[in-house]
Amino acid sequence: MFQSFKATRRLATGLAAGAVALGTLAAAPAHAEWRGWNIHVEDYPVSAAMDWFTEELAKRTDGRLTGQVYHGGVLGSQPDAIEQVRLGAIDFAVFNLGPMGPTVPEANVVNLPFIFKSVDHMHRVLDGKVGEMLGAAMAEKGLVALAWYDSGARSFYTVGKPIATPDDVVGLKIRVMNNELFVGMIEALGGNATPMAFSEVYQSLKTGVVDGAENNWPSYESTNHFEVARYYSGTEHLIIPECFCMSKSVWDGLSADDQELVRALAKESAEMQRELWAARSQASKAAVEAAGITYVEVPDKAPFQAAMDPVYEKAVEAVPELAPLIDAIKSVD
Ligand code: GTR
Repeated sequence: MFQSFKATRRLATGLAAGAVALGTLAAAPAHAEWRGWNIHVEDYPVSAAMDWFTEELAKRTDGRLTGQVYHGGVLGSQPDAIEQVRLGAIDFAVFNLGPMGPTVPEANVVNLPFIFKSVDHMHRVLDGKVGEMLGAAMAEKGLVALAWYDSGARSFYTVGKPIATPDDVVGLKIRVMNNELFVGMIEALGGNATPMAFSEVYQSLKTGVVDGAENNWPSYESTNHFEVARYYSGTEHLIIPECFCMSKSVWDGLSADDQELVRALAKESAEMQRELWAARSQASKAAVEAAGITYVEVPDKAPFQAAMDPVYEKAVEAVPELAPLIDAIKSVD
């Protein structure tokens, strides 16, 4: 279906170009196909929702606006892609807010460990005032936040031994996403953090560059990290949303009607993504368990939570704007 859609679009674009050359159409505004950045493999909830967005966009505008999503991070690492979208070199993307902190300091509020009570709480918060405030901070940096995708909860996984208490992290080298806040999070547990691109984690786990990493079930499964890190410990220490972002320079060039359409499609794609996400999380967990990993439940998260006080203090000290945002999150039931 994906293939035939692309073929149809190429044909439509070719016909339109021919018609313009013959002078049979009023001059259409120049339009290059939008390029979308995505870090995940093609068969992933984020990927399916982004593909749906580009298909609908072309359909609903009769091919006037078209896009192509480049999956698997082929357009670069996430920190690089954030810069590219800000510059308008990449038109849109779905970014995890983890590596967004260095660019948009306010985004770090969602990167604080245990800030959300649950994934549902995160959605209630992001779909309300805090989401708007974060969107405003991102827009100042050239990124228009159109909708929030789900990325579940992140837990630790390790090669040599499971993690059940903070003491188990002492001395371990743990890969984190690119953000000093996560370095502080691992240090607060007594481990050594290694910030690293997503694409390098498999090899690093395999060769012992790191002893472990942390992620949600679908990423643990789709990257095959579970093949080398056989202990998954349900710490659920981070619940970080993902953002469907458009480059502000591209967005500002759209008519009000097109902006409305693009925003509506992005929001609809997020609804689809959240449903796909829920199903995939269960399927991924079942798949890696069937493949023989050891799942260590961590029913008592309090010791991990207690260790995070210095992380909060340091974050607020560095970015005082985080204090009212933390209060705003806590005021949402
Ligand atoms: C995934 C997330 C990606 C990326 C990755 C990572 O869960 O969807 O955008 O941030 O984690 O750990 O780098």
